[in-house]
Amino acid sequence: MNKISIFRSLTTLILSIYLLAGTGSAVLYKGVDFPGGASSFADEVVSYNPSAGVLGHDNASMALGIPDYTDNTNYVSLGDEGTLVLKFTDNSLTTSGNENKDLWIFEIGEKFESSDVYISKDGTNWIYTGNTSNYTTGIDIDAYSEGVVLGEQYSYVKLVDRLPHESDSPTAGADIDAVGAVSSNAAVQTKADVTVSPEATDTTVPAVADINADRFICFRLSSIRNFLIIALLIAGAIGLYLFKKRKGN
Ligand SMILES: [Ca+2]
Ligand SMILES: [Ca+2]
Ligand SMILES: [Ca+2]
Repeated sequence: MNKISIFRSLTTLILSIYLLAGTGSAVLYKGVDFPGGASSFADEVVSYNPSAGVLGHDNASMALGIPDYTDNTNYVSLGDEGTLVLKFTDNSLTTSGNENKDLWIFEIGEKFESSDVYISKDGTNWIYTGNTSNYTTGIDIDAYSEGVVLGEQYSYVKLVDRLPHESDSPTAGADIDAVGAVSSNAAVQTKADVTVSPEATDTTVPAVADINADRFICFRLSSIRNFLIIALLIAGAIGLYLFKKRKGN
């Protein structure tokens, strides 16, 4: 094997690793890229308080999991000013640290109906993060910096239907198909998960180690990609040098 063919094999190898490193496990749902796949979506109904006009469309669990609206099923109607609180249990919503949309709400129906959106760490203290503006709405939670903390994990999302009254029974109010976190982190661990003394009463402990582990993995991946770009440039320069040298001979 001469120098040129060794160089060619090396370049092919580097290029293959680079492409694989950039692929990840992202999945598109209704055109939105969720790097965490199906687990990015809400997992549990915490509370559902609809108002009138939702009979037959009042199963709140229809808002869990991936967007799966089809043939007038798999969604829940809120009714005018009705509320729905969902929880992420195998993941959590977090900030992206930039203007990327972090939280997505998928609404359906003949008329778009807006909801106010709140997020929370504990399901008690809520941070208002604007309202939905279309059937598929992305919210940049970093923009709400008065309440949202960089790198924090939020397990709860609350949707509150906004007036005016748009559609009548049985689908009054916003009709929610799914809620998902594009900026998705590890699940928030509870003390029950990590086993503590029985007198402990606080049940939520942010998994700082998990945040750091995830950041470390992201850092590692981007570092590998940067390294591969540099390696490709060096390989190109060596190739050019070898090519010129061979021509010179
Ligand atoms: Ca989930
Ligand atoms: Ca963001
Ligand atoms: Ca659904």
